[in-house]
Amino acid sequence: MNFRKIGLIGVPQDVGASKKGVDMGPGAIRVAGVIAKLRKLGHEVKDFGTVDCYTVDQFDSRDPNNLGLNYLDIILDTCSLLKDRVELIINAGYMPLVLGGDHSISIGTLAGLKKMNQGNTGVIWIDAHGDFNTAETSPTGNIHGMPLAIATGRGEKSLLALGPSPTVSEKNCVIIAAREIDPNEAKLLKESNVTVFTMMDVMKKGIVEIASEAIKIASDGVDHVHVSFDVDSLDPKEAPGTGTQVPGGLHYREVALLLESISKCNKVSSFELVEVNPALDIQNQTAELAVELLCHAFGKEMY
Ligand code: 6HN
Ligand code: MN
Ligand code: MN
Ligand code: MN
Repeated sequence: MNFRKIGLIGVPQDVGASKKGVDMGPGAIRVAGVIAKLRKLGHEVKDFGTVDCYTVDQFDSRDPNNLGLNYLDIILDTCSLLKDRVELIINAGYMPLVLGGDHSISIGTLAGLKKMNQGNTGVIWIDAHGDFNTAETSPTGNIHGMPLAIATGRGEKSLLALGPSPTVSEKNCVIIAAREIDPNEAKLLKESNVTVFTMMDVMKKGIVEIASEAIKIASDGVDHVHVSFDVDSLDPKEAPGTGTQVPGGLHYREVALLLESISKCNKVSSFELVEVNPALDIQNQTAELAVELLCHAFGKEMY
């Protein structure tokens, strides 16, 4: 792959998951050596710092307005800050690499890509979940279960208003590794133009075929592809440091292959790594694994 100018930013948000610990994700990923390892691959990496975030125990109530959207006001604030920071990174000529934090931060990341998107961005969403809930379909009210719905123009108006809506091209959105989709979320997804590759699809077709189909779908007719990598896509035996574990996930070598294939798609112009929760981890192994895998997305080869 070509050497890149990577603009890294940490977003220690936990309110989208309504659970503490994931706010320590960016720190853990830094401790695992993300900057040094990407530099070793030849990339220029500039650290754009950390977005100010609130944390769950600063609040008495999750949903004071009873909207079925936990910590909505806080998430609006953080995502708006992140959006500005992502715009700044792009204007400075860097490719955004956003470290979470819970997955609700994607709402800010994608809104910040607005120079590139407005129907011109596809998305590869690697996740055990669909993240396609709205307040009406969500069983939890947690906004980290909603960002892909928001990106495609569904859900809470104030969140939609952060970016152009829809922010991405729906038919270019692909989810990989899904295995826990809520019943009404599944209805919404089936009515949409989003492609869902479940773990069953991965088992039937193999990761080589899934990677190639996903890249084709995400990049067809658009100029940009955004990759959102939720570490709960991995099997919890390999990546226990995450808040919403689901058994039967991807193995290290499958994700390495997937991300190596993605690294060869020159339309990939932004990347997120989310949902690392060091409080649930064993000696930072999930962050270490995630950084190792991230390197495959940025040109690392095994030989
Ligand atoms: N994530 N579908 C569940 C919910 O609460 O909406 C879980 C969402 C998990 C979100 O892992 O990014
Ligand atoms: Mn997710
Ligand atoms: Mn463009
Ligand atoms: Mn998930």
